[in-house]
Amino acid sequence: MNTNRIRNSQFQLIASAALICSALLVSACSGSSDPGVDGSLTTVDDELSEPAPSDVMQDPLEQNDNDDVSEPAPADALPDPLVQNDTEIRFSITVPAIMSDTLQLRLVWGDENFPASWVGDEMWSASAVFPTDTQHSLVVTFSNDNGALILGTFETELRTGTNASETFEIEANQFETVLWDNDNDGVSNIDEQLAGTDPLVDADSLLEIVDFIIINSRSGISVTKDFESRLTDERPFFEEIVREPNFSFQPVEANDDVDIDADGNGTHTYAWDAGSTYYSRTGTRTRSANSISWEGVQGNFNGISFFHNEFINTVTVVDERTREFVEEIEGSLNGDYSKYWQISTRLTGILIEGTSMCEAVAGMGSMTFTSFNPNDADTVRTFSKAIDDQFWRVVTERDGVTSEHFARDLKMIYSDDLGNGLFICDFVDI
Ligand SMILES: [Ca+2]
Ligand SMILES: [Ca+2]
Repeated sequence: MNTNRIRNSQFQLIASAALICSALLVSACSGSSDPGVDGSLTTVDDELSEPAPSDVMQDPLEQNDNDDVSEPAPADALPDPLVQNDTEIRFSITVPAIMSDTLQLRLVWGDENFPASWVGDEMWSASAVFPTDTQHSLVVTFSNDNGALILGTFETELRTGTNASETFEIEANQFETVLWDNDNDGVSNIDEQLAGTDPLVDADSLLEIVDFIIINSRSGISVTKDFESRLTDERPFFEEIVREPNFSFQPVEANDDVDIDADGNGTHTYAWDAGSTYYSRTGTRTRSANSISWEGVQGNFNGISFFHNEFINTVTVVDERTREFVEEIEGSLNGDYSKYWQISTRLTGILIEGTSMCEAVAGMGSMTFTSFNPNDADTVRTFSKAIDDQFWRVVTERDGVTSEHFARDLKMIYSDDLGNGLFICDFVDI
C-alpha cells in the first residue's frame, strides 16, 4: 500500500469536504465533535500517519458517533470558523396602500424589536442578524400617527435557517386589518382613514334616533292600502261600489271598481270627478309564478295644482316566510312651482304569523326630491338597514350638505296601520 498516495487522497478528500462546508455551510458540517474535520489540516495529517482501515473508509462529512465528547480536544473550545452561527434576514414587505407622512412599520422577533425603512410606494424593507436555526414569533405592526394607531399586523412563526442570509417577504394582503377597529364601530382603522372618518370616534353613537321614516310621504301611495287590500280571497273577484270620497270638502260620489280574473290578473280603479276638482287612481294587477305586481297611475287636481304619480310595485315570494318588496314611484306636483320626486324601495319582509302582512326587516331605498320653488331645497335621502342592524340609517343630502340619523321604524305612508314597513305579502293566488 502506498501510504503517501492514501495520505494525499485523504488530504484532498478532507480538504474538499472543508471547502464544501465552507461553501455550502451544510448543517451537518457544523458538528464540533468531529476531530477529523474540525481539527486543522496538520492534525488530520498526523492522525492519518497510522490509518486504521475503518478510518480510511469513513466519510468525513458524517458525524462520528464514537467520538468522545466528554473529553473534547483543545481545538473544540475555540469558536469554529466554519460554523454558521448567525444569519441575516432581509425582510421585503408590501403594506396596504394608504397615504400618510406618519406611517411606521416595526418588527418584533423574540426579544428583537426593530423598524423597517420605507423604500417607496407600499414597499418597506428591514434586515436583522438572528441566530441560526432558531424559532420565535414574528410580529410585524403597520401603524399610523407614528405608531399610535395600528392599521394592520402580520404574525407568523419564523424559524431561521443556517444560510448566511435569507429573504423573507410579506405581501399587503397578508396583513390583518379588519380586526383593528379602535372605536369598535365595525369599520377598521385603515378603512376609516381611507374614508376620512375618525378611527377613534364611533360617529354612529352620536347620531340622533327618530321614531320613524316615511318613504312615500311625497307620493302618498301605498299599494297595500290603496290596491291590494281592496281584494278579497274570492277568484274571480268583481265588485263595483259607489262611495263617499275621502275628501270631506268635496261631497261627490266616487266609483270604486275591482275586476280580478280567476288567475289573479285584473284592475282596480277608484275615481271621482267634481268638475273643478278630481281624483283618480287606477292599477293593473299581474300575477306571475311567484310574484304579484301592481302598475298604475294616481292623480288629482285640487283647483290649484296637478298631482300625478306613476308606480310599479312587485312583491315576490322568496320562501314560506320571506318576501321581497320592490317599488318604483315617480311623481310631480305642478302648480305655482313644479316639484318632482322619485322613490326607489327594495325591502326584505318577514311574514307576520297569523296575518297576510309582512314587516320590513331589511332593505334600502332612495328618495330624490327636486323643486323649482326657491324656498325648497333639492334633497336626496337614502335609507338602509341590514337584517342585524337595530335601526334604519337615513342619509340626507340637502343642498350639498350631508347629514345622518337613525329611524326605529320605516313606514310606507303616514299611517299608523302601515308602521314597521308593513305590506300585504301573502296572496291567495300564489
Ligand atoms: Ca372604526
Ligand atoms: Ca369611527
